[in-house]
Amino acid sequence: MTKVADTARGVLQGENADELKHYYYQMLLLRRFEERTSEMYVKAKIGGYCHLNLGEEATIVGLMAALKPEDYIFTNYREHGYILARGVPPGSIMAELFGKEGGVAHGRGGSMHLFDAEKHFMGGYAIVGGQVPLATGAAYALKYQGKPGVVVAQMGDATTNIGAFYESLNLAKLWQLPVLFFVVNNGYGMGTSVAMGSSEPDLWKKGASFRIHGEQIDGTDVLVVRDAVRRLRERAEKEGEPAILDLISFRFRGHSVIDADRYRDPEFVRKGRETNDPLRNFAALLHEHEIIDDAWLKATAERVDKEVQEAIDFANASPEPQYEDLFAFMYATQVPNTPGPEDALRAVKINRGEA
Ligand SMILES: Cc1ncc(C[n+]2csc(CCOP(=O)(O)OP(=O)(O)O)c2C)c(N)n1
Repeated sequence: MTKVADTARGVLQGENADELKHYYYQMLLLRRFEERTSEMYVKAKIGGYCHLNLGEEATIVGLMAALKPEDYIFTNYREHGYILARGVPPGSIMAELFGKEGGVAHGRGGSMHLFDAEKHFMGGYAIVGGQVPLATGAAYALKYQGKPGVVVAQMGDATTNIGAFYESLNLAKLWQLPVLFFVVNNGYGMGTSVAMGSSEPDLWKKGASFRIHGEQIDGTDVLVVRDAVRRLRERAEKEGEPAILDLISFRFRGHSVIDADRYRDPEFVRKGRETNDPLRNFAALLHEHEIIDDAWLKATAERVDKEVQEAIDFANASPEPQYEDLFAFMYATQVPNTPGPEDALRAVKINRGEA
């Protein structure tokens, strides 16, 4: 087990400038998408729960830069950025948040249940820890079927206190499964800090009794994240060695869009945003190496703003799901007693007290 504390990256030797610029663009896309999502929530375009990735952009873009198309991703409910960075069009993601038919799950899932089978994005899960055994099972399936690729089980820090996490660690190592436990350690599970909720605050050590390798890295540095995932992904695929990656990051806002964040000192939050901003830090690095200039930053911001506005326009224009489709998409395959459109309309009438 090693603790990788190297966050300083003075040089960008061997890096491809276009790739670096693309990482910045992707992180900005996530940032603006989430900021506008928050705005749409306040405008009541989005209902239900809604959790943002603000401050966690480097963990997401770094992860996606290291993954291959054959890999699978399971996440918690804080997943808008993951499916975006995996290459799903922003419009169909925003439409899903709006509960519209043009959404990735036809508006049936919403913010916490984004899904895209083609991109191997196996969904956001609302039950804390729910995704972890599923991801482990998917890794078992890959191994059993002799298929290439690895599975990522993304989760928050507090999820490492859930029983299902330990059951998954046990089987992952016992059966040598190609799975990466990707812990976005933003320091809080809702309003409870890691120190208050976990008897072992070094989350990367939690695999020790299962003989699972763990590392802690700077989750605000997109290149550190990418390189760590590349390395651990390779081990998982070639040697069947699971690993825990503990990514230290900073949650810019409250737990969800409706959380006023009263349990964190405003000064702590202000300082945290200032020093741990993955975009600001990465832009400064690229500037310093003369890879970007102010004109490029301005043009990229305009491009991103336009793309996010187009996503909102797409979501607004997308039709509402129809009542008779209430039971559509319930089963992957037809079952004899699948309710049809008439059952759906009857259910709607009963609900309205009309039948
Ligand atoms: C089994 C279960 N218990 C409690 C909750 C309520 N809940 C929702 S999110 C959350 C905190 C999880 O924090 P963490 O794993 O750190 O993820 P983050 O929100 O920081 O991404 C809790 C307790 C839940 N959804 N499921």
